Amino acid sequence: MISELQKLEKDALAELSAAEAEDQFLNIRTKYLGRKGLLTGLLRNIAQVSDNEKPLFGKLCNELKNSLNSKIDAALLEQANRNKENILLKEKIDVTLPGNAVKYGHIHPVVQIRREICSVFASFGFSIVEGPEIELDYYNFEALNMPKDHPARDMQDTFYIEDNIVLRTHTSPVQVRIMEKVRPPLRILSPGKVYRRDSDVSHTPMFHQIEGLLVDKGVNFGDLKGILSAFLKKIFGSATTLRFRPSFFPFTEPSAEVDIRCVMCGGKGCRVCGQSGWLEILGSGMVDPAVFQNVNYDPEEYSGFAFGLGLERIAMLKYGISDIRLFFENDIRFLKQF
Ligand code: 2NL
Repeated sequence: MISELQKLEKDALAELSAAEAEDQFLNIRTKYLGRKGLLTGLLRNIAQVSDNEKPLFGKLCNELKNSLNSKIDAALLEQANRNKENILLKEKIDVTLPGNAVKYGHIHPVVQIRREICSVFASFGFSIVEGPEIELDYYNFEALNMPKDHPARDMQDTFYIEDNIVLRTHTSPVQVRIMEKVRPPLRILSPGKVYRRDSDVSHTPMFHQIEGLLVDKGVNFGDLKGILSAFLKKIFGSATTLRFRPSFFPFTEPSAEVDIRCVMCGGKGCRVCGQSGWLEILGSGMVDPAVFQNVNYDPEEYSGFAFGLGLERIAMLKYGISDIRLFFENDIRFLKQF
């Protein structure tokens, strides 16, 4: 009987070392240690063992049962760990790979400039006002002292919707509408889209403008110079050199264009400034008394100044862009540079 036990142990260990999968280990346990298992069967036949060998036989059977059980447990555990490792190896992530970067959008360069300018004038106490892009001829032209035969009213420059309805060519009509409703003093800034029949490297049929207007008692040209100088130094830097150059607009008298020393060449003359050393930034002037009369402000009591500038033009100068159409093509390779 003892030799049978020894053979059984040898067989079981051989099978165990040959086994690989979980169900094979479980089968071995059933085959030897189950209720109808081989070892269980041997133990059941203990009656055939001589009395003096019984204690030893029983002891050996128990020891074999325990050692087989723990070997099978150990094999199962090892097998489970191997499985887990295989899964981890298969699912390994290479954290050094570049990955799929998220593409961030950002604020369009024209909107960036608009926000900068609005916040400077807000700090000067100006209110930001908006109005319709489809405008009556009266507000776009007539109220602004532009007589019927003025060249700016020519079909070449203006989009006509109907005889007396146009796409606004500037944002001044917003300011006229405010003056009709509000008594001075007044400090307003009107940003927005404007439309002109024009298209080349520096003109698009739609572009963005900001106009400003300040009206009060005793406002003079020195106030215009002070506010516009402070504004341009905030936008282009405190070392900016300015030039006020006489000009003409139907709605201001006197009128002045404001230039800054070329930001590209510092005044030496280059492609950006057309060799002049100066960049034209905005148009301005003291509001013409005729405009005040149209909105029932008494020109003897009140005076004011106004100005206007094109946002795309400022962005082109600031970033050295030579074709205005790039702002509206929305090519991400262009836009992401700003
Ligand atoms: C330019 C010139 C200018 C104004 C706009 C204005 C508005 C009112 C009354 C008087 Cl309500 N003037 N606006 C004045 C001077 C110049 O713009 O070159 N814009 C791009």
